[in-house]
Amino acid sequence: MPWNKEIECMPVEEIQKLQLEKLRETVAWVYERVPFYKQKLDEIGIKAEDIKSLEDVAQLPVTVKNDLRDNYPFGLCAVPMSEVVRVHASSGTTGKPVTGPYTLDDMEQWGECMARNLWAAGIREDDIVQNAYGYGLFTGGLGFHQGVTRLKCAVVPTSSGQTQRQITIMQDFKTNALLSTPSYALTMVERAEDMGVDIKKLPLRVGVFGAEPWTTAMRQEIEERMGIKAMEAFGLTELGGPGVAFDCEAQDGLHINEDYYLAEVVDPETLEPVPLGEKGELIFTSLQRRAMPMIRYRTKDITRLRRETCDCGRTFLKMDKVFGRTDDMLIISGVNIFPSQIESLLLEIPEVEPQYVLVVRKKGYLDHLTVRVEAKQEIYDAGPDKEAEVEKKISGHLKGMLGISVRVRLVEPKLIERSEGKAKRIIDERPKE
Ligand code: DLL
Repeated sequence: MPWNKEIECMPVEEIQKLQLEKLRETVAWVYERVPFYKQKLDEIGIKAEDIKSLEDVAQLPVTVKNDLRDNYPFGLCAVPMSEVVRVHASSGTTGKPVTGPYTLDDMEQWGECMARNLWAAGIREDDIVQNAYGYGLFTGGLGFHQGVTRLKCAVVPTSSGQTQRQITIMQDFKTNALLSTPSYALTMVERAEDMGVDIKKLPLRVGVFGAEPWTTAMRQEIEERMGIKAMEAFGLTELGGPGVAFDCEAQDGLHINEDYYLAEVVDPETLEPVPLGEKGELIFTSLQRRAMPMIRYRTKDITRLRRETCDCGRTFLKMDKVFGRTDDMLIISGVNIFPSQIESLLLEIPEVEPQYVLVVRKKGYLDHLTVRVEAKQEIYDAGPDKEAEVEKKISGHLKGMLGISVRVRLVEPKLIERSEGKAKRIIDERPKE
């Protein structure tokens, strides 16, 4: 069986016992091999054997993206390069890229995690899987590729881009499953419509989407417009890419692969743990990785954790859909705003397309936000008065939800740049400090 029922449905006490053992092993592993961790652990005077319970993880120092950048490319590597068989890296749009080296055994674990993800999404041996995550340094393409192979399904490695060809392949190869970012899935729907192809009528049945925040409303939009089930994948380069957490047929939160990852949620200001069920910043410790283990990596992703047995039988800790990233949080007139709040609202407005960007500018000392969203063709054709009416309606709803006035500008259809990977939702025009 490609899904690991024994582990995925393990009683909580047993999985926690396993986690404690693996946590100690990981701390000992990095202490002996990575000077960065040795120094940090020595500073607080903690050794692996001092970790007596899982709660003790909170005493360990956190690791942040800058630590990885300072040690770029391989300063945090715990094995000699002769044992490294793969290196991925994040795009580095906000600075130096972050690297992700793997040993052969790390690759094996990754394959297992990806297979669990795909299996939980309902993908089976006779499926033809179109993998439109980018192949290359990004972990999405090659990460999913090996998972599909492990399930013995046919993988069609289209990678991202060349959208017209993606649609043709979807038609000709009769692919049943699509792997891509949610924003790229929407781009494909539109392109198909332009080509006169109705994706709903194709054999496509399921998609596994991730790599960027997307709301439940966006999920429903994709499900309706593609006529498929939209499942989810979560992960990050620093922890080995996708395969950290995945959802199941219950579509009620993402199961964290707890034998490989220990999750915590903390208050991002104080780093104090927050109770289960409360929102905070997600922190992960890898439990079995060898090339570049991570101790308490701060993801900047905001979510909640829940401990409950799922209808699917899995006992793994659940995380809610990511609400947003701390670095995407906007503070407008003193109010904290996440793009996801605006996305949820826009998706309820029938007069606009689910294509938007948030433009932040500085006026005097204050930040101002403009929501640019595409009008539906018929609204655009109806002229400026109609557009103004819709803009007023949306800003009224936003005021009701956020308590502040936000400018809304409808723009002509197809004006906002379409995504082939991770969508860029925020345009920050504030002067750089
Ligand atoms: O995006 C790995 C990945 C590939 C995940 C394919 C899922 C599918 P990075 O490029 O390092 O790695 O970006 C990691 O993307 O910290 C989140 O902010 C965001 N992210 C990833 N998956 C989700 C998701 C890959 N399902 C960063 N929901 C993470 C929301 C996600 N955000």
